[in-house]
Amino acid sequence: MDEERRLTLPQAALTGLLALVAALGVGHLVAGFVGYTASPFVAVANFVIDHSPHAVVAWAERTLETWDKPVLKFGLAVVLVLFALLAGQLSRRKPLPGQVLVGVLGAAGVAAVFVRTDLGQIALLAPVLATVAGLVVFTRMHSFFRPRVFFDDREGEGPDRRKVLITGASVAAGAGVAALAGEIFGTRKNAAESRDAVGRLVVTRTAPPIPPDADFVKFGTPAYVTPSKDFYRIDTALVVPQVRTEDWSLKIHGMVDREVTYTYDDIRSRPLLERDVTLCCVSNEVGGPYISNARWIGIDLRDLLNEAGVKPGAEQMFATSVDGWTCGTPVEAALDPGRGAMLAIGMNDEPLPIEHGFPARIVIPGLYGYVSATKWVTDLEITTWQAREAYWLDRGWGREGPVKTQSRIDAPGSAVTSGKVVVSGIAWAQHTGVAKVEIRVDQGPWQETVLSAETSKDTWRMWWTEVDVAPGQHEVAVRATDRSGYTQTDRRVGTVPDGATGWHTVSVNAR
Ligand SMILES: Nc1nc2c(c(=O)[nH]1)N[C@H]1C(S)=C(S)[C@@H](COP(=O)(O)O)O[C@H]1N2
Ligand SMILES: [Mo]
Repeated sequence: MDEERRLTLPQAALTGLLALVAALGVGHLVAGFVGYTASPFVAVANFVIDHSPHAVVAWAERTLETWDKPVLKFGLAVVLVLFALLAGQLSRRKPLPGQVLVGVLGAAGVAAVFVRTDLGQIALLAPVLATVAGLVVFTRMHSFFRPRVFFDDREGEGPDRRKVLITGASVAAGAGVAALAGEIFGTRKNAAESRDAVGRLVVTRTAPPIPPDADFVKFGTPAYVTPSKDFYRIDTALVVPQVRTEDWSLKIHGMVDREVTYTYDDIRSRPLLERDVTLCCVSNEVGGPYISNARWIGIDLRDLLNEAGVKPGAEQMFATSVDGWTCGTPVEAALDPGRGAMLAIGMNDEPLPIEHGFPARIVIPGLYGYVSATKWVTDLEITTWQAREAYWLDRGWGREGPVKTQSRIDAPGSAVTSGKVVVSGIAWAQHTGVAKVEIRVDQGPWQETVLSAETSKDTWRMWWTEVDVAPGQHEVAVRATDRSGYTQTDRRVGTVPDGATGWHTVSVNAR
């Protein structure tokens, strides 16, 4: 008789799944009001990102491109479904094991929201109410399915199909409507309109015009200025932060004479300047794609820091973005008049694209993005290295992140016709400048290449040359020498902790 008081497999599965959708639906609905990233689903996915190594985040962005985040969400959904099925199976007899599992999952959601720095305590309501919804639905469905041996004379018959269908469908539909409502409320604050409203940014000090020979696109190099849509993107944000100009402000505090706060209009109404700066990610492997160049529009960051008055003894500019990501930069790099650190509000003649930090970000020539380029920046704390540890530093990356002198081969591809072959690519040594680029075929002599016009020591340079290749397999290697006289080492080191080194080498098959 005890055997008959068990849920069938499909009943158990349905119980678990309905509890899951109810929890996610309610969580998403509440998150629509208390903060989108508080949705337990979003929070757990973000938690996964925050606990993935930088290289994995970068790898996912490259390999999966814009699909990296959908793939993560899908993977998480699969895991949750498996948990829901497990909860059902564990509870075929008594509801308690499944309830415990639902509770544990709920606790994971609560923890994921708790550790977020962009949310207040009220946001905990989302995962808490989600857990409650999950437990209620789980318990109700369980008792609904479980045959009532003692009080029901239709012993062993189970609930009728119609009732099951109606109950299941209404829970699922209710959850769907709740999730949709949460999505609508949670994303109603869209930054796109705000960005459109910014209009044209009037630049007082424009960057010098770009000479025609600043790139060798015709020989296979990238364009000197990377179109914003092609600019590489690296961040930990699962949902791109939506910050409207009217909601944005930048506070400078900590070891300063006076705390200052700037609004968007404060920044935009200053005389704006324009600077070409090449940005590069520390996770860029030798030959990798995480490097791009843009014309940034903004102001000198040091002007703002001087208005606040940086106190002696300050070491670190600790920047926080609206989504809680943090970044530590040496104060002297931010203050150095010769370096040209910017608070940027524009990129390539337009307000910053939302995924590149709208309304405002930091850009500092010569330092890798993870120690310099905070997007959606809202807070600058002037402090010591001791007092604060930034996001990636906390995860094993170096404190100082000067960009290493590097070069890359972009053309030709892996197959060519023997004879004269054009070889081209890029080289960079931000804030030092590229002096020379050489290539070598197999173990032959290094030969100097033609460099593109130098517009600034803070941007990449293109190079090209022509070599004679005999039929067969060849190895082409490149190395750059910067203006300090340093020639790239052939020693191959990985990206951790402070950037890869080694010569980019490609295999070419000449027919
Ligand atoms: N808020 C925020 N800013 C960030 C990051 C991030 O994860 N969150 N990533 C940094 C890293 S590692 C790099 S390389 C640059 C990349 O800037 P981009 O996406 O505009 O190319 O942004 C930096 N700024
Ligand atoms: Mo990066």
